[in-house]
Amino acid sequence: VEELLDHVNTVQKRGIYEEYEDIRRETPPGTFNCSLQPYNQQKNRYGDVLCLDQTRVKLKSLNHDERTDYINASFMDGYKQKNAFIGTQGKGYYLQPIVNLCGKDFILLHRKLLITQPYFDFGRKKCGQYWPLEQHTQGNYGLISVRNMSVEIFKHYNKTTLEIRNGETYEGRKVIHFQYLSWPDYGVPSSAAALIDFRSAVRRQQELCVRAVSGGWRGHPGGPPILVHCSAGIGRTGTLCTLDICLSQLQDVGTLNVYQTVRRMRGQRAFSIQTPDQYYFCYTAIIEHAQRQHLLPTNH
Ligand code: PTR
Ligand code: PTR
Repeated sequence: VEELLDHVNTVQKRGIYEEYEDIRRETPPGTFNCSLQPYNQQKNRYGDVLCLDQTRVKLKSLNHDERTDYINASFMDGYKQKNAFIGTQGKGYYLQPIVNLCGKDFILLHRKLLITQPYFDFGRKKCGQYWPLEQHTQGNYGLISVRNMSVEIFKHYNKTTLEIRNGETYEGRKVIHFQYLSWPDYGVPSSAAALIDFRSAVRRQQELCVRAVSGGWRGHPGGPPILVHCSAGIGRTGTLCTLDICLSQLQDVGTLNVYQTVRRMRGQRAFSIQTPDQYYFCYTAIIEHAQRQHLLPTNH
């Protein structure tokens, strides 16, 4: 019986791998012109991880041209929420994402959206340290200073409140930063339950932020975009955003569709979900979650 179960699981796994291969064969529905410009190459952490022109996040630049408004970041829709996330690469060019997303240019562009922005980061490897780890210390990164106001340490993640200030204009932003600690690149998280708890913590934080602003977040009832990054901003970032969308849908209507979610996501942040195992993980994590919530029997 065990062998049979193993076999069934292998067949299902293979089916899901094939489903992922179908997705991977699709041509991205857009262009990468801006990412490919020679003057923008240095801003891509990885030469083969480009971002679609149609959904890229544009910095507000003084001369409005794509030499200065480009960063490797994309708007991504969430469940029933437009631009619920910004998916981006880890620190690299000019300390992305802190400087680019919280620096002067981004503050100008998104000042209405980016006051308390939960955002999270997984795995420090392959991403330079861009905020001070110790409470009440400050790091200076060029014009930008980042102060660690407080840290809470949990088993699988850290939650840090940062104050980011532009040294020229003295504009500041409070950022709630969630860092997931056990997820190697190309890999899958060591525990689905831990990652789902992490997602719940971020969602709770986002709700607090939204509730703190009466009447919704200026036309954004779901709150400002949550910035999600890893190293390239596609593998782990795509996996987490897929889980978030599918779990929200499951909670809302009792069904979900991993395949369509990932296809749509790859139309906004190209190459989202990097390996067949990450794709398969989305399924197993959702099933595990549904079982924990008693939405599914445990003995199937
Ligand atoms: N060199 C290490 C690795 O590739 O695993 C990690 C690393 C890479 C650390 C780059 C810092 C780095 O700096 P930056 O994020 O500023 O490019
Ligand atoms: N193709 C590059 C490489 O394999 O080195 C880029 C790449 C790096 C792609 C990391 C995905 C990566 O994973 P993540 O998006 O989870 O950081």
